[in-house]
Amino acid sequence: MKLGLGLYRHMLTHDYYAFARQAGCTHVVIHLVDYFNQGSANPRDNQPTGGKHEPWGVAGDPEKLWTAEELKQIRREIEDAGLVLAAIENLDPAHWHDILLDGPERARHIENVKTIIRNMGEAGIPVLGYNFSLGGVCGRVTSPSGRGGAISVGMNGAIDEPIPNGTVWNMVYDRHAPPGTLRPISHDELWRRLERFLEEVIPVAEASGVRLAAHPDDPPVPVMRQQPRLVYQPYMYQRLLGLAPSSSNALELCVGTLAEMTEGNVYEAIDQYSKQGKIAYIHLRNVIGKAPHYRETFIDEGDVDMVRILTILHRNGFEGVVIPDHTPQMTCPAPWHAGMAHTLGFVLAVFATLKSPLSVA
Ligand SMILES: [Mn+2]
Repeated sequence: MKLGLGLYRHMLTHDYYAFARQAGCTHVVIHLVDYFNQGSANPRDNQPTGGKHEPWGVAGDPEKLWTAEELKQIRREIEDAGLVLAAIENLDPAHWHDILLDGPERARHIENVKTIIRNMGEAGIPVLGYNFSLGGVCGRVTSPSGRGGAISVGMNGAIDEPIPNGTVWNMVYDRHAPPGTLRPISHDELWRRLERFLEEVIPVAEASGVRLAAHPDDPPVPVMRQQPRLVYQPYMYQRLLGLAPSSSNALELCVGTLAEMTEGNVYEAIDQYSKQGKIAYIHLRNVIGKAPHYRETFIDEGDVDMVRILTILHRNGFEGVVIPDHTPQMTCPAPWHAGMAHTLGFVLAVFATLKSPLSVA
């Protein structure tokens, strides 16, 4: 098991790489989508939040895919800083919105994703995290509800407002879309769209040496903004894996999101999916409560016993990367850094315990 740090697009700099190394990380997971682009309700010094009803920001350039050269350059910079580039997290809605929406550009967008996967293979980047969701990470509220009054993110009931035209996955991909909202679809239709997507791209991922890694729906509720969600209970991950049996069909397992789910058990889920070798990498986050009423907490509090989670992964021989997901904002000049350093220190202490001859694990 390895320790990593997730870095947003604007954090792909020498200083953030140095911070990761100094905090004990060997790996990084990077985001190439700029979630904060032109989003006034989405401050850059926190996880992307948007507003309760507003999207994160504006999607990228639909004509500009991530090239192999660009990816190799980023990988080189990360390796020069003494780190390993473990994964790219998330596709840009600009590149694949009509796969999610089954829209007129779908065939071109499938080619986009295949090209990105091939470019990643050429650049030696082994994992692509994705989130097959129409609503995306939305409907949460930010408040000083964390320990000691820390600014934290949570959910107070589901959001019913429909998604406006031109928006998907909580980002705006077409600012000139006609007025109106997205037509609701069924859960079966969403699963059909995922199955078609996997059928078309998994063979390319296999040939490129890249694993696709699915994030569950955050927040995990059956319906959000009048659209179905895909993986909102732990057992639904198994259905996703069954659609395309392949080592390239894998999971970006989010402990916090699984803990928010109303059925199942987060420890059994971690055991089940790590035993199958299906976890590409892990998001670590603690929470109090269950969807649709929960809040994110610091790693050392909350409902989840993180020592138990990491012990299960260790026992099952998990070789992948764990990264902090989000943390509450600490009151200081560098809230993001402080929250991450606090989480990373906690995880390092558990790693040390697991390696200690005194360990009972
Ligand atoms: Mn997550």
